[in-house]
Amino acid sequence: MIKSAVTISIVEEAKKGPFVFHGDVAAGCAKAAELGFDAVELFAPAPEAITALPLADLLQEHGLSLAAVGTGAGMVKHGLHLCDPDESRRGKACDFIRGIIDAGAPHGAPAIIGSMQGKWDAVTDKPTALGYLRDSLNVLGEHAKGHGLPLIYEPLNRYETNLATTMAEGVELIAPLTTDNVVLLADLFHMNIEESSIADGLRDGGRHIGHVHFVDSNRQAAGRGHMDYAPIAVALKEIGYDGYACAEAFPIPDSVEAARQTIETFKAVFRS
Ligand code: LER
Ligand code: MN
Repeated sequence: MIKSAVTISIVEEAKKGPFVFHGDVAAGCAKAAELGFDAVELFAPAPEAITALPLADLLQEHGLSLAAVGTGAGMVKHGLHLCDPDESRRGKACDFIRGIIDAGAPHGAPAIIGSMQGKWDAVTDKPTALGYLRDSLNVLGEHAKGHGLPLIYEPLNRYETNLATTMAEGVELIAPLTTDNVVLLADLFHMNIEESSIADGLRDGGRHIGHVHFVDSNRQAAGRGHMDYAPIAVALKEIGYDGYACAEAFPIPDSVEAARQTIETFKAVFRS
């Protein structure tokens, strides 16, 4: 059964980012539980910021799971990414992600590689960049396997990456990996921009899809845009998806209302 989740960001530099709750993990957990979410997804500035939280207590107190942990702060805060032409900077990007994997693991939460993937450009051509990314996915995927968790790779829209922008390209990217432990994140916002059909994109991802960012066409809470969720639910059922549908959306008109609309739409789409 598909489970519901909602994002909480404690990254100062991402205050305007597409996260439902910002700044206060305890308050975000309390509200998520009150509204009936199964889990939260955490976007933190560093591994130490996760380990410093009383996360186990908060999750237990509110009966929540930790769906996933984001790694994008490595890019947002430090400009790190896995396609940096400088080998030592690539190493730092890898270390940052490894740290987030280790911080999420005690809570059973896999790490997401989204913006940390980087891009190809005039200095680093596409085959080289894809080689760098695959090398890191192999190493980090095996590292996550040591914790009994997958590593989540997220295709992004064309304005954020040029490596893999569709589910089909995501499958192509992970196919030659030596690790079998990397899954794809289907973010409906990115898919709405890049896929000819979101439902068919989900079918392209198929068994490789391990996480979903559940959001509307305008990156607002599900139900506030023009996304057609019925064929999306059919496609997710068809591919046997039973992971999280996690709200990664702007807090419009505010965090609580965005969360409330998300769970209302989630129930209408996946529980009716
Ligand atoms: C970025 O646009 C995104 O969708 C995040 O999940 C990536 O870290
Ligand atoms: Mn996303």
